[in-house]
Amino acid sequence: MTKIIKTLTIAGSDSSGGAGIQADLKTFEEYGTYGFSALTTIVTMDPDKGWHHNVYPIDATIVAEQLKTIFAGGPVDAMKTGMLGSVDIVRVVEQAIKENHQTNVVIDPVMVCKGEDEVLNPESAHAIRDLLLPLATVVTPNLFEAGVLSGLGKLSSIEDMKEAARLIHDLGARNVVVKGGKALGGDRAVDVFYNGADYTIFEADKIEPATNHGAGCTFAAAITGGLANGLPIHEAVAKAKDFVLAAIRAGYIFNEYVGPVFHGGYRLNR
Ligand code: PXL
Repeated sequence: MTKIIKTLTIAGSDSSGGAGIQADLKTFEEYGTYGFSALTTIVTMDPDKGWHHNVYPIDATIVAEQLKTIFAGGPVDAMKTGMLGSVDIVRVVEQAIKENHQTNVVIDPVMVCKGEDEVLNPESAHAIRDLLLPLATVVTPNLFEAGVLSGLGKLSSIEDMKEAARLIHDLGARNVVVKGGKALGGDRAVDVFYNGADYTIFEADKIEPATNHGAGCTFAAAITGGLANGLPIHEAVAKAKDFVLAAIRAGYIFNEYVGPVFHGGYRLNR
C-alpha cells in the first residue's frame, strides 16, 4: 500500500482561492501529501466596498468536532494553523494539539489580511501568543505580526527583526521566521530565521508584488509539507521560500483588487 503522508490545516476559508484553507490544501497536494482541514472562519470580500473583508468565525464547538473527526485517525505528520477567528477557537486548537500529542506544528499567526490594516481581533492575537507559541515547532509572523507578538511594535530593520525573533523564541516557539517581505524597506525581500542559537538571513530580490495574495499562507503550508516529508526545519524553510517565490511569479490578476499566487508554480517551473 502507498504510504500516505498526512497534513492538516486549521484555518479560514478564502473564497477567492489564494489564501486560507484553499492555499493550504493546494500546497499540501503539491508536496505529495494528503490534506485534512478544520474550518475556523469564512471570509468574504466585497467588490462593491473596495474589497472589504468580512470575517465570520465558526462556533468553537464545531471546530472541536472537526478536530475530533480528523484525529480519530491519530496524529498527522505535520499541521499548521492560519486565521483562527476567536479566543475560544484558539483554546480548542491548543487542546487538540496537546491531547493528540501532535508534533510538527506550524503556527502562522494570522492577524490581518493584506490590504486590511486593523488587527482582526487583539484578544485572539494574545491567545495565539500565550497558548499556541509554546506548542510551535515554528512560527511564521510577518513584520506586523512579529511586532505584536514580541511587543516591540513597528519593526523597521533587520536588527529589529532579529530582536523580535529572539523575543518570540523566548515565548516558547522552537523556531521563528520573521518575514520582512515587501513591508521592509529596500530592494531585497529579507526573512530572518532563528532557532534559538543561530540566525539565518534569507534574501531574494523583491519581485513584482501584484500577485502575492496568499503568499503568507502558502509559505507556512509549504513548511508544513516539508516537515511532513521529513525535511529538517531549516531545509523545510529554505524550500518553502523557493516554493512561494515560484507561486508569486506564476500568480495571476483576479480582478482590480487582488492577484493571488498560483500554488502550482514551483511544479510548473521544474
Ligand atoms: O492572507 C491572510 C488570510 C488568511 N486566511 C484567510 C484569508 C486571508 C486573507 O484574505 O482570507 C481565510
